[in-house]
Amino acid sequence: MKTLDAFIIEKQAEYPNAKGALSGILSSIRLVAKVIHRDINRAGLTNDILGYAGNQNVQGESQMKLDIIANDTFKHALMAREDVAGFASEEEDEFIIFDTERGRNARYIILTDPLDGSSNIDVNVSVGTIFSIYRRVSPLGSPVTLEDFMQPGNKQVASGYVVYGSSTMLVYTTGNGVNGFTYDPTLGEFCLSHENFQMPHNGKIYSINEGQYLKFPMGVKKYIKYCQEEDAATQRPYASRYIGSLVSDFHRNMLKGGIYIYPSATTYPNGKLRLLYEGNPMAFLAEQAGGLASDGYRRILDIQPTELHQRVPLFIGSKDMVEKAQEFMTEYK
Ligand code: AHM
Ligand code: MG
Repeated sequence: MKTLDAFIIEKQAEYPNAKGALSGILSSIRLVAKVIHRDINRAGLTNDILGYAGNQNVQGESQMKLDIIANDTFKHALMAREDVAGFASEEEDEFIIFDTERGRNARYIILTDPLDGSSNIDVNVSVGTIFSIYRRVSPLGSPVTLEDFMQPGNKQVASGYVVYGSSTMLVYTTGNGVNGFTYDPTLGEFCLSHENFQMPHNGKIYSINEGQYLKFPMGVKKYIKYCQEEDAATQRPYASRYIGSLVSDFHRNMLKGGIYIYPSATTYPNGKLRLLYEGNPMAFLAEQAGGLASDGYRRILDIQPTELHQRVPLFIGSKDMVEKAQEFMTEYK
């Protein structure tokens, strides 16, 4: 059995010049995951955790109490270690500068969706935490700037998620494959359970909120019909599976093979998901596991961000399935 800590130390040893900052950040995230795991597991027992907080985030979405708890947990864990120069979150209006001596000299920034799929919390369905790590581009010794956060996803140093499912798992990549660690609550440790895992190139699952069908672009409508048609050679019709929690839907598709789509719609011209907190980190993981992520036409990781809370249509999962969906998008423009 190998713990996440042992794994991180082992990986750091492969880079003799590494100063340990990235390892420190991953350790903070491990702690965040444990705290959120604990809070989620006792959510039904106290009124302080479940339900709406009564306010909205910058994107006009109602915040759940646990959205705020998870966000604060993340922010304070990073602040305490001072390995990070700045932090941006789906739940914060603006990016946050860690303006201490150590913070100004830290080389990394973090972006997060601290509690993805939070509308599922009240009904005891899986949710997740997503994170994305970049090297800053502004000079060391100064406060971070917007430019540090506006980097395309192909510049990510690491990304990952925690899925609070039937068991809690932390899955991450530093650009060298994807590894997954299952939490053993009796030990309080994440243990390596999925070493260097690869997504099947093809699958039999499609995940999309089909209730919005009439609002989707023609390419998506045609692709959904393709998934539903009978064809023995390609094992269609595919199964439709949609939890409504990106992390959980992605995690299942990564293990079994499948595609997750959150397209644009007449009511969501750029989709619902955020490029920096959801699209990029999941795209990095997908590609590292042999899958693909696209906005229907181009690689997610190559999109130059223009806004912190920018949205993006997302087609992500098994390579052959994403390519097929892209063919439909191009054909029925
Ligand atoms: P959130 O970050 O506010 O929780 O929103 C993102 C979530 C995804 O996890 C999920 O796939 C999607 O929203 C579900 O949206 P919908 O209910 O429109 O299908
Ligand atoms: Mg989210």
